[in-house]
Amino acid sequence: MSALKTLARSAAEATEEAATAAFRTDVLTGLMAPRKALPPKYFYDEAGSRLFDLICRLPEYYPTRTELGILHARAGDIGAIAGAGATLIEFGSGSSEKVRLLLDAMAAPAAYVPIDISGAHMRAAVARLGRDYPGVAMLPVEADFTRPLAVPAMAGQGRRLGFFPGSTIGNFTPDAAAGFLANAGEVLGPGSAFVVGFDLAESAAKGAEVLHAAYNDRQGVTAAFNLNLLARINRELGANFDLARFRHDAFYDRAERRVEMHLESLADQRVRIAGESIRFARGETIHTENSCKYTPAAFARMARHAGWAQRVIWTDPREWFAVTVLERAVSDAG
Ligand code: AVI
Repeated sequence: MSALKTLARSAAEATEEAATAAFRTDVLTGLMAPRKALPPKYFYDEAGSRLFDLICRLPEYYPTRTELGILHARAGDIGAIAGAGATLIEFGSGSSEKVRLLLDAMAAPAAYVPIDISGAHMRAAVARLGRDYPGVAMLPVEADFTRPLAVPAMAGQGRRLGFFPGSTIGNFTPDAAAGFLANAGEVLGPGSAFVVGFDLAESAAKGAEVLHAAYNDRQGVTAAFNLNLLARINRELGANFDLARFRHDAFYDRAERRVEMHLESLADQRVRIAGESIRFARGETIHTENSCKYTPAAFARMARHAGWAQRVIWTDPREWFAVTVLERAVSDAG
């Protein structure tokens, strides 16, 4: 093996070790807290990313296909807002499927910059995309987009268009969502535009049962996705969770306007994780995810506080989901 290859391998191993150390710290901190919780970003290992792709195709999980319908109907408008030679930057790109609608509608897009924590999944998706869009520079960034990050120098002189679909913004607390929008504004820069998809709260047009069904599908895929977090801790941290002794639970909290996901312990039990023994009382839960829902007015207010002007908002005919385009002033002073 060449010295260069050895060096590249040890750098990759060091990165992996650092990621495992951060995972161990986050898991132990979350499970030793008085109210147990785990960060939802850890759902997305290889198995979790595959399960999430299955969720997106479930009959009950309306957000993906509803958002696709809106993007399909409005792609021309988005392409016009982007202008010729734009660079498209996607936060949390996953399978890079929805972005095709935008790339098809944009005039000579210069580059596509997907940012995702799940490197292998992203690289496979980008390889497929690159074959279909040979004229677009593919510049993947393997990173946690909730942290400050550097985006590669952009090809082309066009506008920067951010893309954050799928209501992923709902997985932040409202404060963190505002922080993310402000940070994305720094990454995208003056004069940029930002296409964000978000899920709408319960309303006269959307009953809470729609939200409940979306997170409690009949095939149990969402349950498997939730439980995979424990399987991942077993795999990567050598823990001994017995998955049969935990149960998926998801419900809509009307006052907080969010769907909460939990894993409920079905017994009094102890679990060994990275040298620690952690006690779970019967009925105690690990809070694994919040999926916050917004009214159009609440979202516009949050975006404004984060330094964005709302150019437009579109919903589907049932008014279950929304896609908005935000814009940043051309000069910071503006
Ligand atoms: C990625 N995110 C927007 C999904 C959501 O709806 O909050 C994750 C998910 N959790 C359960 N089902 C889907």
